[in-house]
Amino acid sequence: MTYEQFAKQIRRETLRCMNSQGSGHVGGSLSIADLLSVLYTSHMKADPRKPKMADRDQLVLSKGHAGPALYATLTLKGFFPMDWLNTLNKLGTRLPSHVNLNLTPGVDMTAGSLGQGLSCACGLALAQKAQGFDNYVYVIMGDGELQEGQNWEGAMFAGAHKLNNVIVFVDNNKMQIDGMTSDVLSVEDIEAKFKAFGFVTDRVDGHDHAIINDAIVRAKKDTTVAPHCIVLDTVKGKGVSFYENLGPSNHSTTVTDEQFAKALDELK
Ligand SMILES: Cc1ncc(C[n+]2csc(CCOP(=O)(O)OP(=O)(O)O)c2C)c(N)n1
Ligand SMILES: [Mg+2]
Repeated sequence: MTYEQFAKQIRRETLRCMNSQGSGHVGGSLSIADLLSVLYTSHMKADPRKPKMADRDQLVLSKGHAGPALYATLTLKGFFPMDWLNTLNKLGTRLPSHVNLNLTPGVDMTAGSLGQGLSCACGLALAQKAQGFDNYVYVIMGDGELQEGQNWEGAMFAGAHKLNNVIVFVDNNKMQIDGMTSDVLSVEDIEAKFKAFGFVTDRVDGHDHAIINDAIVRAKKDTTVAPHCIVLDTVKGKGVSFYENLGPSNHSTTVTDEQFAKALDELK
């Protein structure tokens, strides 16, 4: 299966999951579908039959509100049955809207309170090194999320401890809950900020699969003993025209039966 086909499947299943409750964090879930397609096709060392395998790669979805995009990816990879997607946020569910490592096979860190993921990833990365594993800890952060101060404590720690097994992705869709990130509180220059804390950085089109893959391959091949940050320029709501056109109000919005059917038409 191509990256393109898998990304479309991820978008379809993400919206199916949200359609089960009638709404969800649509914009920021669709904007990471292409990254998830590349990561889970070519990079994540993870086994759906052994989701807690000690020497696996780990993914910290720090922007934990995009849980449905990760659930779509994980179920398509065989981590749990597809019909779990219909239980988003329902009483007793294994799929809460914000990711929880104790509930969902394949979810490596609990998140939802923004700003904490990189700190958690530092702990995971140190532990992996202590055990002699040569795997990676990937972190997906939002651009608005970068306004949280704890990110920069995490970045300082990762840089100081030269955690070269950490690769941070910033889903730079330029929007947050209340509007454009540049209007609320600008987070640029993102690369310069991470560089200042000792990261090696890169910035690429977050919807071009080959380019995303190249950036990850470059980060892994790089011999600098340092954590890496790849800023992905993305579009919030990417892949479904009427969600893209909503602008910042696509952050959390409806996925009615009618909208879902229209989206499926666009995602053929
Ligand atoms: C500490 C904290 N403050 C506020 C929120 C509420 N909240 C959820 S998503 C969001 C916007 C985040 O914007 P961004 O990181 O750019 O996410 P994306 O655009 O990828 O959805 C906010 C403020 C939260 N989850 N955690
Ligand atoms: Mg954003």
